[in-house]
Amino acid sequence: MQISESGLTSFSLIPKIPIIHNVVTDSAAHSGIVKSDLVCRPTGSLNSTVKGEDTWPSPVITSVYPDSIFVGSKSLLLTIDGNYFIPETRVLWDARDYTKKYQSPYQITAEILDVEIQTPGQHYIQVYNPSPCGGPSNILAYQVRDNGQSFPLTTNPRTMQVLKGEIKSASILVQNLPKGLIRFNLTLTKDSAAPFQFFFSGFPSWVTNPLVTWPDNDQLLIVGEDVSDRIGNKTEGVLLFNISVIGSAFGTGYIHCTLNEGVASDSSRYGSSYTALPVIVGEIIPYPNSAGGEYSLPGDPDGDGLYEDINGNGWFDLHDVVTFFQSSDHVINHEPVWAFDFDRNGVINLNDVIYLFQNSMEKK
Ligand SMILES: [Ca+2]
Ligand SMILES: [Ca+2]
Ligand SMILES: [Ca+2]
Repeated sequence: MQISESGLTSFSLIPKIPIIHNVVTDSAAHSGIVKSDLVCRPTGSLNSTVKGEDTWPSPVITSVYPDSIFVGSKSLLLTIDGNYFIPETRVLWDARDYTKKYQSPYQITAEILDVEIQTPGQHYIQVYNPSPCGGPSNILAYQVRDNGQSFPLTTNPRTMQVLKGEIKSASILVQNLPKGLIRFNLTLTKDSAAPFQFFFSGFPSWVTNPLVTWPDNDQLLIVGEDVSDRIGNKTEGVLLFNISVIGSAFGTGYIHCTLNEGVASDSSRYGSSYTALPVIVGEIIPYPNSAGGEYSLPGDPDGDGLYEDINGNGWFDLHDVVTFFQSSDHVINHEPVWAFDFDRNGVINLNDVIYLFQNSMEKK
């Protein structure tokens, strides 16, 4: 992760994090260790042991209770289970801070406002440890469940990972149309500081009388109809339209998708609906070399989105495997995980080295 001068990661929606205190243990304080000298061992590191209480790596979410809630419920007290929580850990719901109480390194609670659960849709939970060692956790999708009358929006993928300068597409879907659909009208909004741009990239063939307008730079209004009743009353996912996203800077932001109007085939109206698409923008930087300098920019010789040419010399061989093995902390702290997650399990660890090694053997 990249630490800015202020000590926070460049997570544009993160609210101000309180200054750390009480975290350095007595032994650390007595030995005169200042916080910035402490060794951070983020999760997934090859040297994954977290030594002592004077380290506070990025936290990890493993589960949340309750794991979903029905739309319109009164208040929502979430219990988040995971690891590496500290008293200063913050709990974010769609990047809004609803931290309630630190319970232990393995548990923290959040109280979500009623207004957040009045429309069905998907939301995002992330926890955050302050600097110098902290940072954001993994993102957990949280469902405010449909009561059967609404218009449950989702996105595919659920979370978007894109490199700076790279373009990727995403789909907006509605999960259930028990009464069919005559017309839909949606607004997509991104925060003005979000580290990406997005644009409309196409309707499926059933959409008639399509209309796409940009009320302003950060907002897209999309209207479509199903005049010839091509989609009927589908109860599985229906593609509404596609968008494309281009990463412009390192960081994370959201595209908010709100239903303005959804009219059923019998002219009744679907309830309001909302979903958010988190977009994580990563930037690949050169690996350090043993002479204290750095290699060329890593490359992806076969164009599959995984950057096997670690030393950036134009081809992939055993030297890349060795450099990758020696640079685990660099990968975890500075590179976008998904570009080097060779076994595609979401974390960087020794198994990725093994995958890369086996890959290099097959190439021979
Ligand atoms: Ca590749
Ligand atoms: Ca190479
Ligand atoms: Ca992996």
